[in-house]
Amino acid sequence: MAIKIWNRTGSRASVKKEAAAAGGKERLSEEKQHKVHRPSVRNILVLGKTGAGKTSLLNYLYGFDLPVGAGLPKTGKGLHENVITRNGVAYHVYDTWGVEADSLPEWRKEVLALVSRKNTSPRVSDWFHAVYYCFSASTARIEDAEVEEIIVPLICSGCKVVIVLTNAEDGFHKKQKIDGMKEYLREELVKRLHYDPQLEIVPVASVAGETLAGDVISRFGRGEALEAAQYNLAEDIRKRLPAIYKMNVMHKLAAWKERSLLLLANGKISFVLNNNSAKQLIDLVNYDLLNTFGAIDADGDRLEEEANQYLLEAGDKKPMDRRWRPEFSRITYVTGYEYSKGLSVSLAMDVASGLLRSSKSIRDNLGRKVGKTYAAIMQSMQKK
Ligand SMILES: Nc1nc2c(ncn2[C@@H]2O[C@H](COP(=O)(O)OP(=O)(O)O)[C@@H](O)[C@H]2O)c(=O)[nH]1
Ligand SMILES: [Mg+2]
Repeated sequence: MAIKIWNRTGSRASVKKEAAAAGGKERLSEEKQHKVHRPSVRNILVLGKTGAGKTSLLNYLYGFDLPVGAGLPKTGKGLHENVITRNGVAYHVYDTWGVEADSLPEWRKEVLALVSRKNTSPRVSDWFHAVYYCFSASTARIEDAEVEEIIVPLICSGCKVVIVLTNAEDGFHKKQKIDGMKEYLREELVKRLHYDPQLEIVPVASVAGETLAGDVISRFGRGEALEAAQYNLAEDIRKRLPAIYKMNVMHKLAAWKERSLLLLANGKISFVLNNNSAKQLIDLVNYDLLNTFGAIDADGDRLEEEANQYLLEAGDKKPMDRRWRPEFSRITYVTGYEYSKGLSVSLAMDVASGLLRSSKSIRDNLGRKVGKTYAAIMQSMQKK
């Protein structure tokens, strides 16, 4: 009897242990899944003249069903954002309508403003994750303005572009046309940039069909085009992340400085010996600075997590190198004016002379210390 009981409890206990272990494993894998979950936003920019095959390319690459070859939408010319949801991913597609070579200079402003606004965001999910520029290999026309006004400025602003040669299926002198376009583009880019940006130039046939002779035209180039875009994104992430992090640090610290100066200009300072009001202001300023560091770290963590999601999605097995985040020294204290302590002779002197000081000079002095702290942190980051 006793043995039976012992057995039962013994086995029950081990079952429980196993269940707990299994539960633990489940939770772990759930956490893992959570960490690497797929990005739910993809921003795509597709550029090129009307009829270059932009919409057909999008349909082919991403399986969309956008109307092809149609006239202008009522909304008119320019950049249009379309949101298409597929398998839980929201594709924000920026397509251009009615753009011709003669309108390129005005179009340039709009495109570059959009790209720089999105690509400098402290959220990777705001960036463009794929940028394509289409030229038709049928006409094989490349206007100077397209290179000069759009492609070169984009590259200069740190935005890599996948060049797609559409209509790349077999046709009259097609191979020569494609080779000629590739060579011409490379030369033009090197001439203007003074280096080879090594853009991917991908021939694509986006539309299946039949030749006049009745031969089947199959589509091709999808894998190469998507891969090129993902390669660019992985490179963008590695290049842009540290710069965006730095910008965010500067932004947040500048805001801290502004808030502190406002506080010091308007906060109450009274003149009673051992009065804490000036110290309270300093404490507020320092507390705010600590919080600012916390917010900077949280933003850095979020950036890194997002970047890893997109890198993984881009087929890059390596997550961000831990050292991507630029270091800066965390000088937290705007020191001085420790009225409440009054321990040393020099401090006592300071208190005594503080009595003689005007409220304005105290404010000015503290303001200078805020400025110095700010400058020291900035400088520590520039050095690295
Ligand atoms: N054969 C072939 N036709 C294409 C290709 N890409 C686009 N087209 C056709 O070219 C026309 C214009 O394409 P569209 O995607 O609307 O160009 P968009 O104005 O740049 O958006 C349509 O009739 C498409 O069917 C391609 O790769 N091969
Ligand atoms: Mg179109």
